Amino acid sequence: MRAGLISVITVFVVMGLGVQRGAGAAGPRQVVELQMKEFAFVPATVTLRAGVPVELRLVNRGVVEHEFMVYNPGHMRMAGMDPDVMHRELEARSYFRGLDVRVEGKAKKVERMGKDLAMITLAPGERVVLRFMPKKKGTFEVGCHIPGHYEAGMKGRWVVR
Ligand SMILES: [Cu+2]
Repeated sequence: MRAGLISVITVFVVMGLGVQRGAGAAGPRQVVELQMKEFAFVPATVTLRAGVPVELRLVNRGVVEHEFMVYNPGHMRMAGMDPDVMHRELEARSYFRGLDVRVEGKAKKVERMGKDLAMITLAPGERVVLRFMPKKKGTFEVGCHIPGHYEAGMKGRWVVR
C-alpha cells in the first residue's frame, strides 16, 4: 500500500521535471500579449528582439471583429484608398514575408500570400497564438484596416531590434 503510494508520487514528480526540462530545452523565447479593442492595439508598441523565437498571443477583447496586419507603411498614403487595393498593398508589404509563422487557435480568418502570413481576422473573444522567429530589424506598423478602424486610431508600432 505505502509502496504503491510512493511510486505514484515519484511518477508525478518525474513528470513535473519532464515538463520543465522540455521548456528549458526549447530555449529562450519572447512571450507577448497583444490585445485588440475599439479602437486600439494594446500595447501600442510591440518590441521584439530579432533572432529570438516569439510567442505572440493575439486576442480580440472588443465587441466587433478586428484585423491584425504588420507591414512596412513606407510612404503609402492610405487616406481615401480603395479598401481592397489597400489590403493587397499592405499584404505585399507584410512583415511576415519569408517567415515561417505558425498560427494556433481559432481565428475567423487567416490570410496568407502563398505560405506567408498576411492578415488575421479575429471575432470578439477569439484568441490565437503566433509562433515565429523575427529576422528583419526596424520599425513597422500594426494596423486594423476594417473601414474606419485605422482612422479611429487602431494602429501601433512593431519594433524589432
Ligand atoms: Cu479593428
